[in-house]
Amino acid sequence: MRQITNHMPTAELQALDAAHHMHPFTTNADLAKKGVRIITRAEGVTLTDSEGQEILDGMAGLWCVNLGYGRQELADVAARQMMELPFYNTFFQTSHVPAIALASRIAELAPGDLNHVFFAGSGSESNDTNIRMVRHYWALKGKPSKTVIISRKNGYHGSSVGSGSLGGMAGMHAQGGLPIPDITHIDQPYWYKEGGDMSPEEFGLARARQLEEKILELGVDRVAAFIGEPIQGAGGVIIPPSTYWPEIQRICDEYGILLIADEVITGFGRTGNWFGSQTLGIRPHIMTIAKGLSSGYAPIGGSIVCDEVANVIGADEFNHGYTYSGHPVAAAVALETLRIMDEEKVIEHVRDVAHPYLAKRWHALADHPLVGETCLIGLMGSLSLVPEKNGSKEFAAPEGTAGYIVREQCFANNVIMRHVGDRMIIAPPLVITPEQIDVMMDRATLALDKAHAQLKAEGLMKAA
Ligand code: PXG
Repeated sequence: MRQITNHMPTAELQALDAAHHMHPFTTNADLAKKGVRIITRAEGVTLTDSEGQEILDGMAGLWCVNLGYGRQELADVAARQMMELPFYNTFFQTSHVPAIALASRIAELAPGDLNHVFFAGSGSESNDTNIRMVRHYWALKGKPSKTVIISRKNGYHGSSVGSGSLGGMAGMHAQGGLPIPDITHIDQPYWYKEGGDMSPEEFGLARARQLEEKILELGVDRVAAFIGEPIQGAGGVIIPPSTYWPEIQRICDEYGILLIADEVITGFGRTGNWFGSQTLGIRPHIMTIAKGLSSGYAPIGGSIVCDEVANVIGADEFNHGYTYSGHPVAAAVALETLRIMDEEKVIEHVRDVAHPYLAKRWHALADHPLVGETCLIGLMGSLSLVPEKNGSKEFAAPEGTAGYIVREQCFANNVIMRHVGDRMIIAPPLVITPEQIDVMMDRATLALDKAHAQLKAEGLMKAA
């Protein structure tokens, strides 16, 4: 067998990747022709590729490497745990210290009476747990007809059959028979694009009241729960109007339905608090967590569950679980991640240093001829690309054309920013320093300039 290493020529690695590796959310045939970019190592906020280029990672991997790359402590903890106890299950009346310690620490950090953790290997798995848990909860309460979960269009909750059904991504529902029954979607609180003549506050209330209308339409005896990301991430970093979540909370309280906050992106410091629910004043019964929990160093997720739901579920056998629920190595890495976050005061850094500094530079982009609105909360931000300054918000070209060109220019300029349609999004590691923010923003600004020139040259700066 031939050994494949970092020292092979890029073209050979690309050819092997194209021959054998199927990439998620990718047109693999196109990528094979273009050639994949191969990341060989990383340190701090900087990736290195197989050509030796250094790229500033403005997306923290995939919204997860919150402590940055190259953390010796995390590697050491993983190695130690692998030698001590690499695996044991938590199914059959056994437990282990990493899972016990991590569940206890998460319960301390989580607000209110969110005191119980059901572990999984990812955000998708955790949301699948939530679907089964909230339905089973109502069945145990003698209300088995309460099975419908209300979610939102353009929400993202994962890619498994259950979590992909919770999500409201039309492209995902078009493939593979989603959604499963008894999941229904209301509109998203995206004021900039969908607000029409309403003020943000009016629009926030209107979109939240769709939840009430849906509950009344279905009958409250049919509804189990509402799920939402405090701030939509994959949907384009959409920060809801200030009226939205308080009204959602009122409706969930009034009709007695369970509220699930999907904190997979917003959890663990991203918004300047431990949880996005704290930033936005949400009191959920269940939180979905993953990603930043282990700073992306090991796959782990979970559901943080309130006393009432945990007690009801706990009175019966819950026929659910994953081999890797509470995996000791992943749990140990997560626990160490949380310890480092405390020791280095990472949340204070986000709130007092990185956010204010990035905010100045990010909002300055609002003057760029290609940019409409700019949004930033904590260290998750977005901007909309527009064909006309203070005019039309829609390009004549198919949605995503301009976004893709900006993304390509960012990639070519050694900064990672993602595009969602014609929105650009940014979510750097939480430990990013002001100096690194300057590098990131200088490159991003240059990329916008180049993309603007390219769009003009190609006749694409035209409104719909
Ligand atoms: N909930 C939310 C809010 C997420 O953002 C998941 C659940 C699913 O987690 P797992 O660990 O199963 O992937 C996510 C994941 C993107 C992108 O391009 C976002 C995610 C995953 C992949 C790509 O923005 N979020």
